[in-house]
Amino acid sequence: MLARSALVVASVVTALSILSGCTADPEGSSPVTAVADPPEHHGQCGVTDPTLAQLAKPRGKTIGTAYRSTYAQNDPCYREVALAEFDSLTTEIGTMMNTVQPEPGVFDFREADAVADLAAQHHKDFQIHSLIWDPLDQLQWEIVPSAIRAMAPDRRHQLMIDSITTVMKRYAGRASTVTVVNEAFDQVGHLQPNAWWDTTHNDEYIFDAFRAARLADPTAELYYNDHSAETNSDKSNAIYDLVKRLRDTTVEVDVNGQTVARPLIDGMGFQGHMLGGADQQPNISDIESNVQRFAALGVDVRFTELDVRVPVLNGVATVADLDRQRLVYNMMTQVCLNQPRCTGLTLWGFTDKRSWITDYPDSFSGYGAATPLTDDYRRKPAWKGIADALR
Ligand code: 9MR
Repeated sequence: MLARSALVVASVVTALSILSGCTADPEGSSPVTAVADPPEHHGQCGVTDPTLAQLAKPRGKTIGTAYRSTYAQNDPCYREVALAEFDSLTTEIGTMMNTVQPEPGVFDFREADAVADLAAQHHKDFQIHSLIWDPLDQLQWEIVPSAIRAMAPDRRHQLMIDSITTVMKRYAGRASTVTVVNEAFDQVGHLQPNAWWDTTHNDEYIFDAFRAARLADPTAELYYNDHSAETNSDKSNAIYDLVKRLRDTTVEVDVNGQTVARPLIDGMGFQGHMLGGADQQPNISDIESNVQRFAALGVDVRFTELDVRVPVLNGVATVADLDRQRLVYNMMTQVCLNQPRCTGLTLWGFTDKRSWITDYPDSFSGYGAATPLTDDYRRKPAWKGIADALR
C-alpha cells in the first residue's frame, strides 16, 4: 500500500515538474537549460509565439474555443490567453435557451453580446452554439426553462421558431456559424423524446428549426451537432440520414435582393469529447471514414467541442496519461487537416481551471485535466500535440 502511494506521489511530482517546465519551455516538452532568443511574448500571461491561431491560419483552418465572459471578470488571463491562442470564439452558454430566454418571450443577450462584441473587437470569428437543446440526462441544468417546458406543445413549437428567429436576426452578419440543433439522438440513434420533439413527435421539429434559422439569416453556416457520433455507429448512421435529408431539403431565401433556394444545413459538428487514458485511444480510421461520409454529402464538418479527459488523482494526471492525451489531440487535429471539408476545431474550454469536465466532477469521476493548458495557463503536452499537427 505504502509502495503504491509512493509511486503515485512520485508520478504526481514528476507530472508537476514537467508541467512547471512549461514556463521555461512554452511548448511543454523537455526542461530548457539555456534560452538563446527569448520567445516573443503576448501580454502578461505567458503566451508566446507561435500561438495555435498562428499555426492554424496557413493550414486554412480556424481553431477556436468555447468562451464565457463571466470567467474573465476576475481573471484577466482567461481573456488574454483566449484571444492570443484562438481565432474563433463560441458562446459556451450565451445562446443556450436558459441564458438567452430565461422566461417565455423574455430575452437576455448580455452573455451572448459579450462574446460577440469581444470577437468583433479582436477580429475573431464568432460562432453560436446549441440554440435547440434539451439534455434529458441533465434536466437539473434547466436548459429548457421550466415555464417553457410547461407550455402546450403547439405554443412551445412557436416559441422555438420565434426564439431561433430572434437570436439569428440579432447576430446576422456577425455569427459565421450556428449550431441550430444539438443532441437530438440517443446512443442507439433514436430521437430523444425531449421538449422539442414533443412538439411534432418526429424529426419535423428539426426541419422547422433549420428553416427558421435559414430564413432569419441566410448567410450563417447552419450546423447539426452531437456527441459520441465521431465513429461509425447506429447513432452516427441515424444522424447521417438526418443530415442527408436536411441537405436535400431547400428553402427559398432572399440574398441581396435575389431569391435563391438554399439547403437547410451546411455542416455537421462532431463534439469530440474524447478519452485519453490507457486503452482509450480513439480509432482514428473509423473516425476518418465516418467524417468522410458526411463530407461526401456536401456539408462542412468540424470538431466542435473537443476535449480529452484523462484519469486524475486529486486533479493531477500522470506523465504517461498527459502524453497519451497529447497524442489524441494530435490525431484529432490531423483528422481535420486531412479532411478538406473540415473547417477546424473548437476546444470546449482551453484551461483546466475552466472546463465543464472540471466543473462537473461527479459526471466524470476520476477524470479531468481535459484541456491543453494547465489551470494557471501553462501549455501542456496536449498543446504541443495540436501545434505539432498544425506545423
Ligand atoms: O460547457 C457547458 C457548461 O459550462 C454548461 O454548464 C453546460 C450547461 O449549460 O453546457 C456545457 O456545454 C455543453 C454543450 O453546450 C453541448 N455538449 C455538451 C456540453 C457539456 O455539457
